[in-house]
Amino acid sequence: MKFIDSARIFVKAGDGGDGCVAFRRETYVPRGGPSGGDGGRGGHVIFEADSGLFTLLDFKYRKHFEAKSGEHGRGKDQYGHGGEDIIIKVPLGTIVHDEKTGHLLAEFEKHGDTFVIAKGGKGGRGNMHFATSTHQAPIKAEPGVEGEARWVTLELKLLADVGLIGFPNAGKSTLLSVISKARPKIADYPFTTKTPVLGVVSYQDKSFTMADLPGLIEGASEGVGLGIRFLKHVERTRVFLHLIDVLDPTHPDPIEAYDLIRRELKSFKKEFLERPEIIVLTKADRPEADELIEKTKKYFQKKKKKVFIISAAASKGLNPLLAETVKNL
Ligand SMILES: Nc1nc2c(ncn2[C@@H]2O[C@H](COP(=O)(O)OP(=O)(O)OP(=O)(O)O)[C@@H](O)[C@H]2O)c(=O)[nH]1
Ligand SMILES: [Mg+2]
Repeated sequence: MKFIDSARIFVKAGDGGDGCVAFRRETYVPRGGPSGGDGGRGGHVIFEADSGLFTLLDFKYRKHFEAKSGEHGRGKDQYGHGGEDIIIKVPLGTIVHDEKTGHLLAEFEKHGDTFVIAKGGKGGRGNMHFATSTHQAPIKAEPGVEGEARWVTLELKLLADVGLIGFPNAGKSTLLSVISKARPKIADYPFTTKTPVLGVVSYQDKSFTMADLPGLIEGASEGVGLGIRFLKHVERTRVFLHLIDVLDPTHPDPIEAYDLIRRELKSFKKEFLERPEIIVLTKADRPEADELIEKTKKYFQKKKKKVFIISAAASKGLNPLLAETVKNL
């Protein structure tokens, strides 16, 4: 099961209407006072969270959303009507980024939350605003301002009960693949997993969802690598499994490696440190790892942390880990 539901759409707000140049017609007065009205504002494109929606599927079929422009101002002091706003409903948990800059624009958490994703252009002022005591017949009016336009990406944060975190290559995807029907890509190079993958895990009479995330690396909380973008997807998980390969050649000291990931979690979101965490030492089928695994396990146990030793490849140690995971749900 692919975890991420995503879409990209183009939004264009309406342009503002132009201001008008007009003069009052009065008998005996060849040119009356200026009477050109303002242009109307262009329609906004607005996103609104709707608790009745659960997918971004609608956006596969409709990708362009354009609000109407404001009307131009008219003579006789008449303002142009504003263009109507467009309201696009999105499911709770939707995260919106500007595609070009990568900036986070909005996140929708509560039913009814709204955000103007493209602002309608302001209407131009008509010449009635430009008369002064020395210049009573201005032929000047402003044009309307263009409405904002941008491509945005939408992602849906899904609810997983358990999040798998750790450095690239720690064995996260392999674990998920042996305890669920999910088939994430597995390979002996880092960043194999590029988007989160969700699996359903059953243990005894319980079942829960587990999210396999792209590996985290140093600087992740500032946006290095892929991991951080997806940490948002585990904001609501109830427990983290923190996987460590003690023989990871890029992090020879597993305890330092552990601390580094904890620091990244903390800088991303302080509350992450309080979330229940189970430390999992992986790939225990390699005899050359035995000594370091024992040493690392003792260190964490002394610190009163929960540590489990597994081999996903050899299906060892999985049941005790799942039993402990279920306890934390
Ligand atoms: N010997 C052994 N190798 C394993 C085990 N689990 C995973 N591996 C190997 O370790 C490498 C990385 O495994 P993945 O499951 O892709 O690791 P990952 O944490 O998902 O990596 P990224 O997606 O890159 O973050 C692969 O070559 C796996 O075959 C295990 O239990 N024993
Ligand atoms: Mg992976």
